[in-house]
Amino acid sequence: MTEPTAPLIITAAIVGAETMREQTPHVPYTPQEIADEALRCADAGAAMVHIHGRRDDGTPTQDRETFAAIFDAIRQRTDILVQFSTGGAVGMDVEQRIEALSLRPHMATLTTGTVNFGDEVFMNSLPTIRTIAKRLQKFGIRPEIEVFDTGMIDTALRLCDEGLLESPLHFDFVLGVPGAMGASQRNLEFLVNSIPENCTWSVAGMGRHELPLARFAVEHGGHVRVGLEDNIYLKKGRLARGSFELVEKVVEYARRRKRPLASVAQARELLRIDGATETAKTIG
Ligand code: KMH
Ligand code: ZN
Repeated sequence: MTEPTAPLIITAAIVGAETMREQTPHVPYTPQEIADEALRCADAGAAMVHIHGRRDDGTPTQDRETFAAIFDAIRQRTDILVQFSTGGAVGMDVEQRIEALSLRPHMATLTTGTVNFGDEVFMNSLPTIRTIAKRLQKFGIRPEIEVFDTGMIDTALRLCDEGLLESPLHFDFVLGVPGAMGASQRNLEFLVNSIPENCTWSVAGMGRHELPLARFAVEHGGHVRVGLEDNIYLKKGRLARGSFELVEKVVEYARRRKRPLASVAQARELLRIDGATETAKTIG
């Protein structure tokens, strides 16, 4: 585990595939809106944004063109790290989910198992996981392993043995999705104690669990993901005016604990982002 004094990486999950304008007017849809929100999050203290694609009416899409427009718009405004989702929305096939990876984002997610997702199923068979891992390797993109349940850690480590993932891994524990692992502190501690010592981790708590688990991570050497993808409220009954307000809350926790925030350069180093790119260069 990282020392609790290590710089804190805040990732802002600003779009998602499920949060709609009907729930909150503050979720961005267009590349311009997404880039504006990315800048607000960067200014608030986030080092990375986690991105999904949307059509103008909010329908989720993983198409390359949409991601290219988003990636360009963000890069024109800020040097924040950009992490693409390879999960997309439930029901998308694997090729749809990963077609934008040729744009070579700094990082991309990889969920290492199938999980109930509300009333639906987020499908990630071993062949699907291997296909995504190979594509990440091909483009030298550093994965963030999304863990919705314990067995997903074991699968990620198995992929390291198969040579499809490179140790040490960076894990993101996604807790509180209905049908998946619950968002308790006990579960988070168990997961943190289940990964190899040299790995890094962050937590993404769903709904009202987002900020309490974020605070735990700040205090225990983890990193944090917050944003409207996972939670739309700043506190009970008060919508966050954007993911940036949730980032600000985490910055407040970090200040209280005297934990420095990771700059983009520090986040790159802690997450070994350039290392992954170097490996790809030597392979390719
Ligand atoms: N939208 C979920 C079905 C990811 O971004 O990698 C999957 C998801 C995970 O959000
Ligand atoms: Zn996502």
